[in-house]
Amino acid sequence: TPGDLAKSIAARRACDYVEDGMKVGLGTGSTAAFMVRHLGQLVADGLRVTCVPTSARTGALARSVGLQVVTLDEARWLDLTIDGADEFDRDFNLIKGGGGALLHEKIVAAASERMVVIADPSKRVETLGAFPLPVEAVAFGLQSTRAAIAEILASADVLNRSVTLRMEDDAPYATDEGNRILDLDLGRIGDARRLSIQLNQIPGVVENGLFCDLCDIVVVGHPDGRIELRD
Ligand code: DER
Repeated sequence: TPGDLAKSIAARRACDYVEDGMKVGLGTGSTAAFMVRHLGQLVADGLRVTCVPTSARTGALARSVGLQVVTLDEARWLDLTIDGADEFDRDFNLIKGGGGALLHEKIVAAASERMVVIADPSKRVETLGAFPLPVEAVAFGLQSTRAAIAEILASADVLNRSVTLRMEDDAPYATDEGNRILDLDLGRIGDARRLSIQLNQIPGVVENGLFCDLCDIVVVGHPDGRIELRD
């Protein structure tokens, strides 16, 4: 599909940032999957990289294409992380977590010299928030955590204020850490930094999908082959 073509074009271009001997963080999602597969081809052609996946499923894909996978503790610090996003704005603030891996994605991105986001044109927004903001929370006391989130949203600069527990089949979705995901349908987010800080103060909230001051480069692919680089 044109969307897949755009994603694979962005994913391939982002791999140009991977130099021999680098330690690379591997993102999660369909765009990142194109990148992992392409990186596997580059390694088959002789590129030497060590990889840290941001989810169990990315780790399985990475191993299946012959990439050397290590833990973040073994890698200690990464030269580059390449990951997708659900939305990015002009300041390179992101919404991530559509794939449920936001916690490990944010830890890996924060442990990287640079973060490259790969995207199709639909991810670009003027203002964040049309995509529901994922919040990772522990299962214990989830109703209290939801109430505390609702209280913060009551005075936040947002359009809507609905909070939904993410389900998978007929059970609550469980992250790689066994936590829950709450999806916040906000419509628009006036101040991403402020909301991100407020959410993470709530006992029970582990992390949220607002990535501020983490993304250094955005690579947008287009179905016709055009690439936009922003840094
Ligand atoms: O869950 C995530 O953060 C993914 O990176 C997501 O934001 C992008 O997924 P996609 O590449 O399948 O659109």
